[in-house]
Amino acid sequence: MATYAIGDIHGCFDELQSLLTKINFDPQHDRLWFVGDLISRGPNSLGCLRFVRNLGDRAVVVLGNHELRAITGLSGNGTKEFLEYMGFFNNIPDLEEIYSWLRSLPLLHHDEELGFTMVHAGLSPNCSVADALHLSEKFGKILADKMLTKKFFAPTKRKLPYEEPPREDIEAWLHFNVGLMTKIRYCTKQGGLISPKEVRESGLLGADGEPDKNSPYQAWHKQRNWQKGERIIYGHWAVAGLNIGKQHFGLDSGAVYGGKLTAMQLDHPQHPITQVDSPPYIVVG
Ligand SMILES: [Mn+2]
Repeated sequence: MATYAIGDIHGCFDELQSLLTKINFDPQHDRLWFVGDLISRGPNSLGCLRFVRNLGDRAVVVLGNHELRAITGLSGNGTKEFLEYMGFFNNIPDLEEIYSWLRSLPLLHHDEELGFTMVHAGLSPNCSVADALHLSEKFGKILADKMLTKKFFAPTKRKLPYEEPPREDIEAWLHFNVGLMTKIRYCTKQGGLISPKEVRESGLLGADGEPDKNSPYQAWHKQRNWQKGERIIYGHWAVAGLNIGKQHFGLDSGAVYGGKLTAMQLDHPQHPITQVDSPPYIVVG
């Protein structure tokens, strides 16, 4: 039995099948972890959803920002444009099953035995895995009760704390943290989200175009107050590409943009990486 984590698929169904062949995936015994963003942009989002859902308890999936957008669209709270963009919602017989499966997915997955935590984008510098799990459970209840509204996708407020606030602020607290866990790339030491554009405009860049080491804006995994034993698997950052550190494991290698689709074996001491090439289904710029 082996366990593999797989990066952002974005509808690259054929490449997912090639990758599973390459790792000799055995659906009877192996397990797959998915970092989210199974859908959108690529050619076969629906195929990806059906395939992963049919894996049942052989698959662990966390919600990406695109799954959240899909849930919002399906809940009737999304915009008309968004429903068109996600055209695969029309006339599919298993829509209800897919919708309820999406709403059952967590924001965060933690496996004590394997010693890995998985989240789509990342965690705020001082947000513990335990706090993030608590938040994921609270948000899960909102999803189960079909309470997700499109305001979860409004611009994220920057300075709210990750600590749970008094009851009346709970929606704002969830809104901030759900946005953060599914979208964070760069942030401040306090965990304020900063867009790549703002980082570039700050001028505080080194020769490689990344933030200078003295810049207050750094990748979330550089700002993180890492605790002993924490190891976080994430995706969402195709531009940064495969990014393997001691405690952070960034697996979005930009398949849909003509990069690669990546699998990392979790239950092997060297965490071997397997990749397949993908054509550029969409072109940036
Ligand atoms: Mn994403």
